[in-house]
Amino acid sequence: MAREVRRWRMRDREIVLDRTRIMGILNVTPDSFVDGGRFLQPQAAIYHALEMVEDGADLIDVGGESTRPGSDPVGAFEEWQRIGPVLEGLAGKVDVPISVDTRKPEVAERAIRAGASVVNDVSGLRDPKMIRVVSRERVGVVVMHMLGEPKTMQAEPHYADVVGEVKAYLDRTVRAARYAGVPSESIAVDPGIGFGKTPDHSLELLRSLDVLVELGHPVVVGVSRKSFLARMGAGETPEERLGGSLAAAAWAVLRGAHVIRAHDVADTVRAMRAIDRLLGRT
Ligand code: HH2
Repeated sequence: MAREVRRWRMRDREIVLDRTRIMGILNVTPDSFVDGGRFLQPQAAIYHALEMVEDGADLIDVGGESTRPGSDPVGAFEEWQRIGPVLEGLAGKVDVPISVDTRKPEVAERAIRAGASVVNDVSGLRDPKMIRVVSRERVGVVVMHMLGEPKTMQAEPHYADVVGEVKAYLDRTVRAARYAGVPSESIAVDPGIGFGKTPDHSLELLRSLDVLVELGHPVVVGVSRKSFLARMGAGETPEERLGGSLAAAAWAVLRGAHVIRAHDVADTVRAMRAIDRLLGRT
């Protein structure tokens, strides 16, 4: 059966999901689990963003707060000090949409003013002010599921039915966003692999990703170098997990994911291009 082509709207542009789209990760933090400390200098961050676009990224996701398990939260001032110069430096330099990876409405608002057209909220729009910002600014949004808070989320997360509960949360949140005026076609969803989930929970979500595709929104998936891959025998350290990341991303696409969030853009673009060809897409 031919799959329906979805579109993801963001401000005055849209991404057509006729093939797998790649969201390149740019963490402007000292402590992110893969690229922490590498892009703290704005020039280094801007250069890396341009490099990812050159490598085929369809969006660049800029974050100023690590949300890896055990991480400490960062204040809005510090978060903006990290990403502000990068977003301002990127304005007009890249022709792909920029997304801002933040849980804070005030940071999202400033980022939008500086040119971001997507808000990637790992807290799944928990702050009602965030819904208002997204609605008012007509930006795209990624609603991600997270159980608890990054600091403690990996301390024995529990679900009776992880797939059903994640789906119900995303469904409820998408409805709330639409009710608040966010256009349906601006909303993407994400199961939040590794966010308040044991490795088995993450595997179950990936196995049943098609259930989340049923929500009717673009599905974003982030598996890049995450620790659940160790459980699959795909590398004990983040440095060892490129092969596992590509395999998991390919699996996610076969199960219906539309956007893959990745650190290794060139490799991910090549791998997803190959999968798209096998699927008979352009
Ligand atoms: N994962 C991370 C951060 N943001 N956003 C979405 N939508 N989906 C994800 O799976 C996701 C995300 C964690 O990865 P990373 O940004 O590399 O690490 P850190 O939080 O340490 O900066």
